[in-house]
Amino acid sequence: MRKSIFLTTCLLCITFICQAIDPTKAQADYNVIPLPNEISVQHGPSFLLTSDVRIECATQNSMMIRNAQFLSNYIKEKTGQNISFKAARAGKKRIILKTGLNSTNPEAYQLIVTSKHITITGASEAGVFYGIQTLHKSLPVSPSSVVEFPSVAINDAPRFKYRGMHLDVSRHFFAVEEIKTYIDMLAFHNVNTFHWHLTDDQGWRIEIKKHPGLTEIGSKRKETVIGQNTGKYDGIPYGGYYTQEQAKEIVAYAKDRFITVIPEIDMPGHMLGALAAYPELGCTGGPYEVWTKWGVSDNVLCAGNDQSLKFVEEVLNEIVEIFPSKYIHIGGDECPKTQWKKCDKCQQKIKDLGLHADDKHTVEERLQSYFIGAAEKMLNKKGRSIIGWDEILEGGIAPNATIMSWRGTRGGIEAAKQGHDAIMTPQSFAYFDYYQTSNTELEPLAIGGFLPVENVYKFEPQPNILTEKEKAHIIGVQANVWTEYMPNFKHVQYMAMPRIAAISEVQWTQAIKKDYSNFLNRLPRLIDYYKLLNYNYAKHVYNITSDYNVNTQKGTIDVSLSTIDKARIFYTLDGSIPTENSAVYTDTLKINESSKLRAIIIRGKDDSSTLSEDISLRKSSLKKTTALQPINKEYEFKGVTTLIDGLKGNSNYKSGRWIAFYKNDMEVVIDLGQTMSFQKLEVTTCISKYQWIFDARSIAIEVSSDNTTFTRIASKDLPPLEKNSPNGVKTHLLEFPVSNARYVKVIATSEKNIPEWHGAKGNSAYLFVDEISLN
Ligand code: TNX
Repeated sequence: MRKSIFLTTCLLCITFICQAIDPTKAQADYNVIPLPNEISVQHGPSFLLTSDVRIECATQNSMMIRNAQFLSNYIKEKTGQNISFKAARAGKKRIILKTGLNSTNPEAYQLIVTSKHITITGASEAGVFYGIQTLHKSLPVSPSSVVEFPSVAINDAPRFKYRGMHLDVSRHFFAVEEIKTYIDMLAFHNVNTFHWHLTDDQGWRIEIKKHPGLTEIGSKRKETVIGQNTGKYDGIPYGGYYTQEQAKEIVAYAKDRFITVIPEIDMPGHMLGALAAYPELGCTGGPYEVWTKWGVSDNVLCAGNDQSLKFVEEVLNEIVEIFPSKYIHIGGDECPKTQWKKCDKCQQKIKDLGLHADDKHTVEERLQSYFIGAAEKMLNKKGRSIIGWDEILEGGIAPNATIMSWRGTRGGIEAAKQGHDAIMTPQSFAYFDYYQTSNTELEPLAIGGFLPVENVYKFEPQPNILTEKEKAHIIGVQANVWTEYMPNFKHVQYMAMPRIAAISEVQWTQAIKKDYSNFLNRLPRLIDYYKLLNYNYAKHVYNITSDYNVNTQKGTIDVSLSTIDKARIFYTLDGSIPTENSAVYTDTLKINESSKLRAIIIRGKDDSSTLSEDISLRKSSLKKTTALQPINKEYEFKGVTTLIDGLKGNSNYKSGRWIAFYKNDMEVVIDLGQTMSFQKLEVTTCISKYQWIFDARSIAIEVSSDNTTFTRIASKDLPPLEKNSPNGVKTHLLEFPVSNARYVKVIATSEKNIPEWHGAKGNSAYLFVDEISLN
């Protein structure tokens, strides 16, 4: 008996000692972001990454040495292991980095893992770098003395050769170190181009030696408007610029990470930074000041003054010395022509050049084309090419220009059809200054819009209306970070991440391999790395996602809830705050009475999430409803049932809670299923004047017992919108004597003639409608 106690104790000790010295083991996972195009898992023993592994590369190639250094740093950062890349003795387990892969795509790589070696072969050093990124992202974030890499063969190459991220440093300025962090963020997502928006109305941010006023005066504004042009200012002087030395340092830092920096000098509009210093370059002669608010200024460079082009040439001469990129971005966006129309010099120039208007272009647009064309010639002479925002199509495109399509994809499509290259960066998919959730009340102020991770992910940059040859002109995709409402770098990170992960897959991964729910499965591992580096990322992907589907046959609204990590969801339907004792969500909730849905997940302290949704059911709710006029395709979402689903939309018209009619009216018939009595109708509309979204011009209700002959029982006309009528949600009420009927027709007519005060006067407006409530 004593002997057996002794033996057991010994055994326990041995187990304990073994456990103590048992290396912490972790597993690599190749399902990274962006997803490689081909991952084939091999049968065979894994490669065990332990501290005796060595990295081997061609030591006479400085780019490869840097690649090896990056890899060694990544491994150290994530696992704590020191993997040196100096001497690799024969027979040792090695990570081999080499070029020489036979591929037409210079950024392609192959990553092979066997029990003996990990081999990354790139078509170039850049390809090796992307292989390293994949290996890096496969590593778990956990201190581990052994990482097991399953045998695999990965063949990968990017879909697009231009994979860009933009940053506006004019509206807000970011320090050199922050720009470097931004570049690190880009590299981690396989982005290869940094579009650096260096000049704008609110500040000129790059030193130009020939014109010191640009930074002495043009980089400083006396204060900044508070909020969205509220008319109130903070009274705090603001400024900052990069010296040429610093800019070169950034270029070199980016180059080490295979990222090209493309500078943008925005012209001839967005030039107040320069005009404040050199007022003689403006049509009115000034004085001008660096702008303290946001928007589009009428003060632009005078295109009739030859000094303006001379100035541009002198600036560009220095810019090309700092930035070796093939492309230089010359802006070209949002240049109002109001002053050119009145300016003698501009009008004289138009005559001298013999410019003529036609049915597509005004003479002033022609003048802009002349100006951009001149800038293009200057750069072409130096062996560079221009990129311009899609406005440069307007007066006829400069001969060798590449178009950056931001006002939707139309500009990119047009450019491709004309045989020009284009980069897609449409607002509705790629503007990271937009809100990332419809729940904007809890968000820091943003410019507006609605761009959740999912919408970014679903972007397809090569629309099928293009032929294969035209599609090849869509050379890439970029997301833009305009910083009017991002006062510091932490905020930039919050707006960029994790949407950058979604755009990286649009840029890198073949369309056929893309799958949003699969992407979501892979995202938490990427976010682990954001956490490790203390990046400030948005957490909306961890929220409870809810999906609502109306079943008019059963008279229910079916609610499904989900989370990215399949966390347990607790919920109530009576508005009380759920706790761990509340009902656990397991399957679709079929709701047939007014409810106040509240749901929570309880994770760690900062990753909890709550959902709150009031479902208000009225006589018309969840009843069979038919639209007699077409819903606008772009804003159809779940269709006509949106109007009777018991869910209310907020001022975000893109949330899916609203449907739109354009050049048509809302005319719907609700079948109540049986004769019912009612005396009140409510219809809500959403107004956003500058997006051409206007209120209804009339509301009417008609009833019928046979769905054929309808009788109007109430109606009201609504006045046209005024310039200062508020935007947002509006509820229209019609009251009438008690009526009994089974079929109810509700009509809301749209604005067909936008009033004089609006830029789109004379056009039709969109009508956005949501809940119809009959009581
Ligand atoms: C339009 S996109 C602009 C920028 C603003 C941005 C805000 C473009 C070429 N011009 O000046 O910052 O909208 O979303």
